[in-house]
Amino acid sequence: KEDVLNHVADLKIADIQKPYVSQYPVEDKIVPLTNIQKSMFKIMTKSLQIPHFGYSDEYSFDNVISFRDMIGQSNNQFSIKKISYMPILIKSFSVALQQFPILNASIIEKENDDGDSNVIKIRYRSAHNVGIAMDTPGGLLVPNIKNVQTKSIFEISEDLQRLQEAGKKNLISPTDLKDGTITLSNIGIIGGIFLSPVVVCSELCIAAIGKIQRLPRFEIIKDKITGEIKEQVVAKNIVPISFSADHRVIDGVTIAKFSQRWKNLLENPALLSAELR
Ligand code: CAO
Repeated sequence: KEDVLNHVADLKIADIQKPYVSQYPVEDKIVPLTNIQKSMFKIMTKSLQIPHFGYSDEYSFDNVISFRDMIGQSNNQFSIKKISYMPILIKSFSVALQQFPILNASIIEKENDDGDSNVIKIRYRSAHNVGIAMDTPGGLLVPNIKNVQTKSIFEISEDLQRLQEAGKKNLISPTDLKDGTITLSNIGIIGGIFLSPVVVCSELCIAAIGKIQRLPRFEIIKDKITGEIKEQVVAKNIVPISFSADHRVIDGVTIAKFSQRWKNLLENPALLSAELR
């Protein structure tokens, strides 16, 4: 695992800039993998040795949308062009993680001298270095925002903006690619509802965000005059979330409880604010 991760960290800028074959070839063409593809090949091959467990849910995004509008108007002291949903997702993810340290852990496997059994340990990591799956001109990279647990939403926005700008120029540094502890992938910008994300081989959990959609949902309301409880159909902004986790050490109930906690924070940004240190 260390070798694979060092390989990513050692990517040279010039290697990252090698593009995919972008034009449809007029005849068959054989090309070597780009360095990013080589890393994906190695990491994903290792990752798929992990027994994956999948879990999905949908969250209402209505309050996140108004929360983002509200804080987007008050970011003058930071060098942020705009606040996207990602920093809110990243910070609330980290707050939810505080009660579920196993999701931010890693497995340490060491071969015994006789080589026929493993001594397995779990490293509970204090830092929340949240990896962000990023679509760059060179391909998929997963830089991470370090120590999210100590940062404000504005500081996370600054970090994300820096990484996005570096990503566009294929200038993401090896330090940014190293030491991630858990990953978020927002594919919803492009489209798609549910997906089956693959856990990075040095981590135990990944969450993927699908497309925010305006959809009809039932809501229970109390009639202000009669007090009668009624059901009505309302339009809601719904975001689908898909998790994958390492089922060797994480069970379904843990992911379900974590998801409920994250959902509660996102659906109640006042609660999120109250829990920030
Ligand atoms: N659904 C619908 N729209 C979304 C969305 C979602 N889930 N998430 C963001 N958007 C919207 C934003 O609101 C923004 O529009 P407005 O500015 O008009 O509001 C627009 O999409 C672009 O967002 P952004 O450029 O500000 O990006 P971001 O901070 O939300 O996300 C990043 C950053 C790095 C996650 C993204 O640029 C990216 O690369 N995503 C691809 C991830 C990926 O490749 N995943 C697959 C991994 S497995 O192969």
